[in-house]
Amino acid sequence: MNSKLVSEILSQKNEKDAVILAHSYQPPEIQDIADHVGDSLQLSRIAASTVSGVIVFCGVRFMAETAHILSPDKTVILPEPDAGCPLADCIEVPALRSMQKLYPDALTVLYVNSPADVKAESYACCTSANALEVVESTPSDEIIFAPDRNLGTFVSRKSDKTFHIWNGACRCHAIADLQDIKTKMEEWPDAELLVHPETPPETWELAHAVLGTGGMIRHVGESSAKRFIIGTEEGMVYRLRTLYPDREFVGGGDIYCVNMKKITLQKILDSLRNLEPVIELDTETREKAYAAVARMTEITG
Ligand code: CIZ
Repeated sequence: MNSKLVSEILSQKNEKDAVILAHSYQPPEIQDIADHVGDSLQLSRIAASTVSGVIVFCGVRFMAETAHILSPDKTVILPEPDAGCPLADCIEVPALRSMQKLYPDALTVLYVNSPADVKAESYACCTSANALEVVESTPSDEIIFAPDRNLGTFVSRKSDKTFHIWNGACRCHAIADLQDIKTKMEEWPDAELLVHPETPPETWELAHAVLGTGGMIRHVGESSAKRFIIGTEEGMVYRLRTLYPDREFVGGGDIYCVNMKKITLQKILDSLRNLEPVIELDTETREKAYAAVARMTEITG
């Protein structure tokens, strides 16, 4: 780790009264300097509750937008403005409206991995952890679920409701390498396989549990297993090794997000020095998106 860069970041952070949040998919050196590491919703909630006026969000755009939606009075900075999310970008407002016209009795449940203006058109947001709970609490037996088709399929199999699922996917989870997972299972026959619901259904069939990142952390804490194969973005392997140094972890499926790795220590330092690039949304979009995020938090607490 570049200790000069790190000490400059820490000094700028104090000077600017900033807090650094890092998603569990961020590279190790960024997880190490962050004040908090977690999933997108957990980090957005921390952003809303912190007394710091400046939030440096090390993740991808939709995550920093969600933090801004929940804490509009704070300055939310995304150190690399091009850190996008192909899953979030695979849905746009006009196309969602067309689908809503096709199914007028359905209510839209939208995975938080989506743009703010699309959240603004939805009934409620959800995460991979609470998607089923949100769907079951939605006052309609017909659901438009977007944008991740694998998560939508996973939830639809557990619900009696009628689903219309958007055909979108996370570019890295959707192409999880099944052969790599099988090889790791042969190499570590005693290990538990944990996979993310954004991976394809064939991987769920092999897994001990299908969980979002927060669920994986809880699962390991409660499991008696000593070794785990982790079927989600590789940054999560470092996160789990940090939290559970007495257990062993290996990535399964070769899942790597280039956008998550666009944030670097140098970019964090530059963004703290200049207090940009700042995430901004127009008030109407932000308030309507807030309603969809707030509905999720009312349902799931
Ligand atoms: O929303 C998040 O944080 C993501 C991308 C994954 C997860 O399962 O937590």
